[in-house]
Amino acid sequence: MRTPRSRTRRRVTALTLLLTAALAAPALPAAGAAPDGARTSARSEPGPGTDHAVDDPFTSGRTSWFRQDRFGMFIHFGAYSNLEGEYTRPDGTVCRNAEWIQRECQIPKDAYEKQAATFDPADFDAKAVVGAAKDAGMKYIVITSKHHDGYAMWPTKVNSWNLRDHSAFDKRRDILAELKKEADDAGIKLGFYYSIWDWHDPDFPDPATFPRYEKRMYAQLKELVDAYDPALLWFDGEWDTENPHNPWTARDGERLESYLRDLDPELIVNNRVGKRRVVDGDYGTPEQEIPDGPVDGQLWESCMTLNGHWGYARYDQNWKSSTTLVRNLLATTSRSGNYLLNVGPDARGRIPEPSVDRLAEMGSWLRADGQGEAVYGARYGGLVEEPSWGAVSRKGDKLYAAVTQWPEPGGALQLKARTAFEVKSARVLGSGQKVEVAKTADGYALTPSGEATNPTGTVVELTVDPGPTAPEGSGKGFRQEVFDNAELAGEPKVTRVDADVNHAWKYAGSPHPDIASDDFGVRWTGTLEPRRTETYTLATVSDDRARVWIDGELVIDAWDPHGPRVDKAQVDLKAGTRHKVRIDYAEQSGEAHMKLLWSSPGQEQQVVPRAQLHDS
Ligand code: FHN
Repeated sequence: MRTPRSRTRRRVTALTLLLTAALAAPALPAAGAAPDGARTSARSEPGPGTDHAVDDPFTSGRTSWFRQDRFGMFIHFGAYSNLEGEYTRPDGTVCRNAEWIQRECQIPKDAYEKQAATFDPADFDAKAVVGAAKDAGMKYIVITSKHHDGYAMWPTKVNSWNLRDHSAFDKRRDILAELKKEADDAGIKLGFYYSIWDWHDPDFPDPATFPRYEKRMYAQLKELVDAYDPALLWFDGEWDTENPHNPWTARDGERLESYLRDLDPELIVNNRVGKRRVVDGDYGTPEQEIPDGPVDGQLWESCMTLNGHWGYARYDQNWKSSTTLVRNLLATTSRSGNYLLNVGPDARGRIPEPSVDRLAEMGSWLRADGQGEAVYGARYGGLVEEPSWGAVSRKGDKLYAAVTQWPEPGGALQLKARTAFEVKSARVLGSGQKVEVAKTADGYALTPSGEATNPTGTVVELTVDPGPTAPEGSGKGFRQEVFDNAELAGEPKVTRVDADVNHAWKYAGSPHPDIASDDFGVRWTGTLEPRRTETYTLATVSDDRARVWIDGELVIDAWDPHGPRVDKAQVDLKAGTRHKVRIDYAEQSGEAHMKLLWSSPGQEQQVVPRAQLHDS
């Protein structure tokens, strides 16, 4: 497992940014760009023995704030905001769009640059923005530092297409620095959205010149990390597309992610750093939708607009209600996801009042009667099926049933159990009413004695005994045999104990420096010691091939060559028992990934930890 270079997080001022950037922009680490910028296949990259997996995002200290905070503010703000969603063409026709307005309205480059030169967000008030986030109960902010139009919202030294050098804005100001200060003062994390796809940089579309753009992109990202110390980078614009052509590849994503991990080992990165797959970055990014349950193999965050646009559009008054927004937040939390809710400031930098009002209403709900307990630090209910009348999240020995359809007087809320557990007590947050708890054939019936406390959602807090969980094991890991062929034939070249099956060898890496990056195999054997007696879901994240046997039975057969993919099996495991395990893995060519995760009604999803793996 690669140990990232330790790095004291430096809080540097914009001055350092200016000095740092005044020096030559840093070369691409392990750069592959040929001197003339032409793209080469033989890039000098990390080689055999490299493993890009740095930790388990489901349990690492690095991602704990992200898994705790649950609720963030997205801000789409850029040169496009100056048009406020509308462009009148020279022929008098009006075209409408928000952050895609340059392309969707075919605004000529010089016309777009000319309008950007009048951009003056003088009323951008970082204190008010952070205040609105705080009032909403949001715990982190992600602001567009550069969207597809390539316009940088900070005083980058990489080019002059930015808010400092190409606008009517006060040249003494730096809105990202202002936001960083206010966010730090308010205890809110700050992250940056950064679009890989760049409509403005002339070197972007052509694969032959793309390395020159890539070098500038790395330099800008280093500026952002060095000058503002972001907690998170939210990449976008990674997809295959034309107009303009996007040369970005999964392999480019591998290298960028590796660079960023070295730049700041604490950084959280989304899966659009690569190709929006389960093996890219730390978390998945469903957009304008909420997955119907926990996502296999990756953390996740759903991003959504408050109306119908990301960037400001003056005519779009189609605002979601705060009830809908709170219920979206409850749904994401109850499925172990985060909710990133967007605001689009106008040309002057002001967040629209209807946005501010709805955010404040969300915050009121979260603060009322401790209802926020159902969100912050909470996760997938697990012990019960998701009910039709609301959402159930879990935090330790508490289940929070957020009821959006309160039963008729005397009616009961049915909960279907996924495992044996006890309800020790129940109470309605914000009410002294009694809640009768009755066991049913398949779970529990909760019968409240009074009214709902809140039409948006009323939270019933259950104190539960989740049933016996054995102490942590004393395992050191599975026995691992590494073969120099994908058939796992002959004698293993390497035999050792592997702490956990959590590997991202990607394109250039392999399990050992003596093993080539392609055409290798791995076999793990030993015993698996569950801590609960339950039906577990085992999941592999593999590329190219994988098979898993438990107690001699083949439970996952993913031996068909495939790209990064999740395969799952339900297996009954008994606490304290050491279940025999064999895992075969083969890498033929291209990317190589292999992780083994588990979850159960009482065990949240994680890479199977070392303590539960034995080498015999
Ligand atoms: O094209 C962008 C879009 O403008 C917006 O930024 C969203 C927000 O996640 N992302 C892309 C569309 O998936």
